[in-house]
Amino acid sequence: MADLRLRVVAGTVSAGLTLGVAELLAAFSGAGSAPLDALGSVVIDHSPDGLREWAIDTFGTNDKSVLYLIMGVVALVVAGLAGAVERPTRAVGSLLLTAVGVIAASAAVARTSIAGALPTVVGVAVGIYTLRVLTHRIERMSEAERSSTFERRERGIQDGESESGKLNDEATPVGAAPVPSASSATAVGPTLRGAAPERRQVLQGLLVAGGSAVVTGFGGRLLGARRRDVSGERAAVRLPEPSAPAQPLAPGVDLRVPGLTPYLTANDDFYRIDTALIVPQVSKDSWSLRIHGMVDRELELTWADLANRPVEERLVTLACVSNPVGGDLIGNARWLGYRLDRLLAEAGPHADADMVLSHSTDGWTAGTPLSVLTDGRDALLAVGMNGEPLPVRHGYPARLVVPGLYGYVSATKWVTELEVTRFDRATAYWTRRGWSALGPIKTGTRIDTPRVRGRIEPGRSPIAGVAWAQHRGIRGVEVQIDNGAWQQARLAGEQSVDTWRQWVFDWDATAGPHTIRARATDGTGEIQTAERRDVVPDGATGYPAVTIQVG
Ligand SMILES: Nc1nc2c(c(=O)[nH]1)N[C@H]1C(S)=C(S)[C@@H](COP(=O)(O)O)O[C@H]1N2
Ligand SMILES: [Mo]
Repeated sequence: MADLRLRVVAGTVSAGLTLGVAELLAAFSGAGSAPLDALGSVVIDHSPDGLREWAIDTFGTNDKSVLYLIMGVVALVVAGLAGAVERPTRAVGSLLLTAVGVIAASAAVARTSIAGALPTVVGVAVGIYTLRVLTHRIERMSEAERSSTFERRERGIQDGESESGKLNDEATPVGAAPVPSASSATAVGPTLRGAAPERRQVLQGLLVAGGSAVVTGFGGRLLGARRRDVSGERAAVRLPEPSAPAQPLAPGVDLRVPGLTPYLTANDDFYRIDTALIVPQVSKDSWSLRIHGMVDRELELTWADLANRPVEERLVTLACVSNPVGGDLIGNARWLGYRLDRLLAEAGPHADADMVLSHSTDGWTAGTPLSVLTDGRDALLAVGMNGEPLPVRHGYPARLVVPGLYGYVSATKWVTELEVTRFDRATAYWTRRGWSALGPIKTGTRIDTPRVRGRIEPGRSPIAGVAWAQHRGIRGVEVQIDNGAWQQARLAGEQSVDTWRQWVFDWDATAGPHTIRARATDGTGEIQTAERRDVVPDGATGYPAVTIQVG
C-alpha cells in the first residue's frame, strides 16, 4: 500500500518535471510550444460546441482558467497512474508519458514549427529517466523491507497516513534535530535520517525531482514572460506621420467642469476588456496581417509593408456592450491607423461576402459587417493611441477601431487576420456565447457630476456628463429633476459624430433629496429609449439616474 503511494508520487513528480523542463525550454523556443498551452488549444479546438457553451455559461470569462485547472487535474491523474503501473521490467508508465508527450508535441508543432516539439520531447525524456530511477529505488526499497524481519515496525508510512503530509514534514529538517523514528502510531513518521537507507534514497529522489519540477516550471513561466515582453520594443517604435492632417480638437469640446470625465481619455485611464489570461506579447517584427477568405487576392501585410501606405489620425469613442447604464466601459482616444476600406479593397472582397471575421493572436474573433467597414466611415487598423504606439494591453502592435460598433463585434486587439466571409458561415467569439451577431452602439448618456449618493450645498451647481451615439452623433441632452419637466442641457462643441459629447446643466439646487435623470437625442432625432434592459445580448438601455442630498 505504502509502495503504491510512493509510486503514485513518483509518477506525479516525474510528470511535473516533464512539464517544468518543457516550460523552461519553451521560454526560449517561443510561445505556444509549452505542452500545457499546446494541449489546451487542442482541447479547445476539439471540444464539442455544446460542452464549450456549457463551460462559458457556467464559468463565464474564467473559462480558460477552468480549462487549465481541469487539464492540471487530468495531468495529475495520468501522472499518478503512470507511476503506479511502472516497474523496472515493465515500462508501462513511461509509455503512457510518451503517448501524452506525442500528442502535446504534435499540437505544439501544429501551432508553431517543427522546433516547437523540442520542449516536450526533452521534457518527456527527462521525465521518463526520472520515473525509471525512482521506480528502481522504490523496488529496491520494497525488496529490502520485505526481507526485513521487522517489516511492519520499520515501515515509516502507516496505512491511511497522508503521503503528501509526510513529504512536507520531511522537507523541513536538513540539519534539524532528528525525530525518533516510528516512536508511536500517532507520530508523523521518520525523518530522512531516521529512515532505512533504501527508503531514504526514495524520499530524497522524490524531493529532488519535485523541487526541480517546481523550480523549472515556475522559473520557466516567469522567464518566458520576461523574454517575450514587448514593452521595450514598443517604447522604441517610431510612429509614422499622419498623411492627412490630424484632426485638430474642435473648440469647446472639453467643458472642464469639475468631476466631469475629460473629453480625451488618457491611455492609462482607458477601460480594458478582453478574454486574455496573460496579455499577448506580439512583436511587430513577427506580426503580420493576413486578409483572406472570400477575396480576389489574398494579402499578407507585414509591419514594414504598412510603412508605404497612407496613415490617418482619427478620434473615436470605443464602448463595451457590457457597459451597464452609468458604467465606465467607454473611452475616447485619438487613434492612428490605416483605413480598413483601402486595405480590404486591395484584397478585393467577393460580392456575396457580408462579414469580416477578425482574428487575434490569442484566438479571439469579432464579426463585423463588411458594409460597415467599407461605407466610408473611419474604420482603422490602428497602430497608435493618443500619440503613442498602442499600449500592449490595448492591442500592440495593431488592432481594429470601428466607429459605431461595440468592441465585441469590431475592436479586435492583437489582430493578425481579416477573414472575409458571411454571417451564415462564421460565428464570432461572443456570438457563439449568446451575444447578438450585430452590435451597433445604442444612444446613451451618463451623469458624471454630481456623484451618485453625493451631498452638495444648495445654490448653483452644474450637472454634467457625456452622451454618445457613435456615427449618428448627439443632437441634444435633457435633464430631469425629480419628476419635473425635461430641460435642455448645454452641449459641448462637437468633434465628430464618432465621439462622445459632453453636456452641462446649470442647476439651482434646492435643499432636500433629489433624483436627477438624463436622456440623449441622437443625430437622427431619436431619443434614447427609457426601457431598462440589461447588457445581454446587445447592450444596456434606460436613463441614468443619480440620487443626491442637497444641504
Ligand atoms: N483580442 C481581443 N480583442 C478584443 C477583445 C478580446 O477579448 N480579445 N475584447 C473586445 C471588447 S469586448 C472590447 S469592448 C474592446 C475593448 O478594448 P480596450 O480593452 O482597448 O478598451 O476590445 C475588443 N477587442
Ligand atoms: Mo466589450
